[in-house]
Amino acid sequence: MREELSRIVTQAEEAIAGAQTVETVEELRIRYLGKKGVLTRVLRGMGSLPPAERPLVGKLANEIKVRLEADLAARISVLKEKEKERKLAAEKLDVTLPGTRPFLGSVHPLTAVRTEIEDIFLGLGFQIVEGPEVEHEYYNFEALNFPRDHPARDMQDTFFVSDEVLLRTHTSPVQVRTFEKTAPEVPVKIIAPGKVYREDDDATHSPMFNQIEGFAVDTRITLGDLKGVLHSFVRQLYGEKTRMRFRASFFPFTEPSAEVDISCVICGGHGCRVCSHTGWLEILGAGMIHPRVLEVSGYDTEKVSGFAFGMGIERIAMLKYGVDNIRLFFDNDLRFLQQF
Ligand code: FA5
Repeated sequence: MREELSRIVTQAEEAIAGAQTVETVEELRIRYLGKKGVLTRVLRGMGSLPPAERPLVGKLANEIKVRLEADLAARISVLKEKEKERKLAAEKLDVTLPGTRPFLGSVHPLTAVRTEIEDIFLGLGFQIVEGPEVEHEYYNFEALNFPRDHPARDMQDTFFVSDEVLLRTHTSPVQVRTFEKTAPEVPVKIIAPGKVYREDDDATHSPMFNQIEGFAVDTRITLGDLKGVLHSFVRQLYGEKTRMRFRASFFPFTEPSAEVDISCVICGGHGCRVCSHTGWLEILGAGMIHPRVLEVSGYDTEKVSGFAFGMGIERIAMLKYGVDNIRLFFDNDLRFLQQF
């Protein structure tokens, strides 16, 4: 029986060493060590052995089992390693192929326009300041020379939070907040970008939109300075050939007041659908700061004067990119945003 066992070991080890796949090794495990395997079958014949020999043969059988298990495991790991090498050898890496571009997102068109406007005014010596969006009635209206119950307050349909607290309807309150801190010091040259709110809603008006306020106070500031600064601004934003004109207008906090038009950026002033065939596009409101506004904050208007202007960022962006509905800026539709 010992001879038979040693013959089985030799045979099994040869077969294992020759196995070329993991599956074959598994088959061999079943054939030699399985419940109906060769080893079990041989051991069943132990009954015919003299009793003294039985434990010895049993021990030997156990050793063989352990040895074959080890052989099987070793063969499997060799085969797996070979398989890995084979796969690696088959794989080709072409380092000249173009990579896959990660999706990085892009700057929102309103942010891009705001940054561009800010950069132009920073270049003209202005500083950036921000004010609160939830504002007191005093800063939004009263100090800006909108008298209580005056119809001028209706120019801007207001969202009230309480009797005297509201969502600011424009960025002009930042003028007053700034003057309270700076007066009587000059010069002051500030731009104030930010969100504002009005009860408006159509293709070119949104209940929330963005404005940029600009203002300067110094000795001997004139309407000429305002024109110079604004003309420099529109030429940098829309190109050297852009013309600009002032149209008399009214704001309670400026005197005189003007609405500022530029030659149509689409047709160059010849007349088209965008400019309603006038050749001009309105882009902002402006004027010389009303003496009352300077005085309530502590400026001596015998000594100093100032100009101010305010523009809607969405309007500038719509003209710049040819967007005809203001909603598109706020829908967050990637198909729209990815174009910028
Ligand atoms: C003002 O808000 C003044 N504070 C501007 C100003 C500042 C004048 C300093 C003089 C001195 P107005 O109400 O015209 O003015 O608004 C300014 C700009 O905001 C408009 O030209 C327009 O481009 C934009 N705008 C107004 N309402 C909306 C709205 N609902 N949605 C989008 N843009 C708007």
